Amino acid sequence: MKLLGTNTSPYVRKVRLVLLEKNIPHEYVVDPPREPGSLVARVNPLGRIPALILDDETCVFDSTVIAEYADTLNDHPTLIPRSNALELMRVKRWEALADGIMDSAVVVRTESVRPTKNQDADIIIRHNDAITRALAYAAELLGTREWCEGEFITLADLALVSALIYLDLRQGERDWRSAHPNLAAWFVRISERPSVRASHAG
Ligand SMILES: N[C@@H](CCC(=O)N[C@@H](CS)C(=O)NCC(=O)O)C(=O)O
Repeated sequence: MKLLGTNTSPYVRKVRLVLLEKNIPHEYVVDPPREPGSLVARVNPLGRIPALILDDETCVFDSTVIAEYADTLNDHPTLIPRSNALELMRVKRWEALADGIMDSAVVVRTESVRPTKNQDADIIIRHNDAITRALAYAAELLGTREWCEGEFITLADLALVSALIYLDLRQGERDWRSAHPNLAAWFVRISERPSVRASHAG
């Protein structure tokens, strides 16, 4: 299978981490959606990354569907709980929280690169506030635990680290580490994982 993406997209990083953690053989292809001739424009009707192309050419999108599909391919590790509805909900809620941070950070980024006179300050403030609240919620939920949910790594951890790496990339001025030292300590630990290191290498 082939994963289409870019190295900056947080949604792509999330599914790359899923594939890497589960050791699922795949080819990672850098394919910026707006570049002329991009493959993703032809295979995903939405024209968005990440897109996973299976061996029979089925195109899987979006990142939540790719993560769920990939998680069923083997059990080592199981990243999305399968039998306990509450545990499943909690992991998926973490993913929604992290994806929401990504969504808002992408909106802020898109708005900020417009010429100043065309920027909508209200949109920027509203989405930055949402990120601030989501980070506080994440820090509270995490507390001093080693993993976001349960006793092992799950999709929750992979989604959250992807969102935080994107914040560091696009909002370097946001000092989330000082505001949430527990998140910062968790981030240091998870960043040492070979999957996270590999996702930085491109
Ligand atoms: N909800 C989607 C979001 C995917 C998304 O918005 N990807 C962006 C890149 S970060 C994209 O491909 N945008 C299209 C473009 O840049 O033209 C997911 O989880 O996969």
